[in-house]
Amino acid sequence: MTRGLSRARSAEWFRRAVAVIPGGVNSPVRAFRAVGGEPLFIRSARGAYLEDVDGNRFIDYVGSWGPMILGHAHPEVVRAVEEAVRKGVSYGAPTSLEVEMAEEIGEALPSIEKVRMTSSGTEATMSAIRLARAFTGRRKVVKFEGCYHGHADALLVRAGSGVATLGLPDSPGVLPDVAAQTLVLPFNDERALEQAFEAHGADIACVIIEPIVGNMGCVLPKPGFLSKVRELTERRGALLIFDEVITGFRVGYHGAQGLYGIRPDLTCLGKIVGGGLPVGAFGGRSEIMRWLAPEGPVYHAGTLAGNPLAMAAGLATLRVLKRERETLYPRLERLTTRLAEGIAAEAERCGVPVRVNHIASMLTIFFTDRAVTDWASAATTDRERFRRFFHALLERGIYWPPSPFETAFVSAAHEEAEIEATLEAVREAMRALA
Ligand code: KE4
Repeated sequence: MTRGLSRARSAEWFRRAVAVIPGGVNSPVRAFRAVGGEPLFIRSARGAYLEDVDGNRFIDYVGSWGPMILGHAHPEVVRAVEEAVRKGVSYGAPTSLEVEMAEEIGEALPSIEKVRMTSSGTEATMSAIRLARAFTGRRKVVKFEGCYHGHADALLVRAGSGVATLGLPDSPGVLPDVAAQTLVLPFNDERALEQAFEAHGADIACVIIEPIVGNMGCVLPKPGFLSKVRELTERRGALLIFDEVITGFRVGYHGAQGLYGIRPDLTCLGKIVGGGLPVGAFGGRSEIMRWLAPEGPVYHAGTLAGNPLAMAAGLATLRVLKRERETLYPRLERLTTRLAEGIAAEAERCGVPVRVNHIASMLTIFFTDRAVTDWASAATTDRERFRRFFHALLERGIYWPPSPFETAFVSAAHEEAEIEATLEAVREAMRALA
């Protein structure tokens, strides 16, 4: 049953926000533009639940867009941050916490022999591309349509007219000749990648990919696709960059690279490795990483890179994941599968065409009758139906990602009770869509 959310305080905060913050938010997806209506202002969160400024409680499937795999305010993370903050929050000097973080990351992801911390995923991918260009002496970057790697200019590029044609700016302010150095290909399209290498191979510095895509909604690599990307980049002397900002420590303790047995040359991380505080990271083979200043000539820096508070939150998170990995990840998979299959069954019962893509604790509902394997098929989702579905869930206490092209996340704090409550809300929401 819907309960008519009280939104007075959120509305008041949003009115004040839009007066002083562009769009009233510090990141566009939070503004509910894809689903309509005004965003809710969150006061606090604990476990699998959010509470907004009007006192409404929600089962949370955004999880801060990925970091909160343990759920909100996990006691071990809270304690680690409390202890760290009493020692001061930032020194601008090396700390043992950064060494421990680098060791933890390298142990979980053996392809990362050396790693640099940043303060966001954007900085991680931006720096990884600069490093790849310097290391190879080449200029071009290959990315895939529907993959998002943060907002560095080289990556805010949309596809040109053909797979071998140069990219076009995907935002005002990105210069055409910057965009022209980026090729944008269809995800899961081996032939397109071969054509790109045939046309530009000697000048392709790197291929950057979300090995499991979260940013067109959850889209899985077709069997053999990632191996093909690895083989082609290897053979043509381009670096393979796995953007695991979402999938790192999300789809397993060893990330997507562990799941698929692919060893990328560089990996970008973020979200979970910061436990919800501002963190990104990029790392890989020592022979590449030694090109970074001050050891090598490629510049990368950051006032708060490796910040002790962020390291404390990230280390506490990784240590819980490492300690509980044998049971935690299978349980997340079980709960997520129950949810995904339950949603598909409810839609089927109501005659609403959906495809629910899911893996580990990631899932996305596409309102389409086509298999969703790339941006073109993801874009067939019925956005109006998604909008109505989103609000029907919100009214019933379920906080789903406010965009049809994002991934929902199940956390370790979700129990069977939350999944069943969500499916009850889905049942009612689907009936309203039929
Ligand atoms: P940040 O700069 O937002 O920390 O990370 C950029 C980034 C890089 N790579 C991947 C695969 C990512 O998913 C992201 C950021 N993800 C988005 C939404 N999925 C964050 C939400 C937002 O932009 O507010």
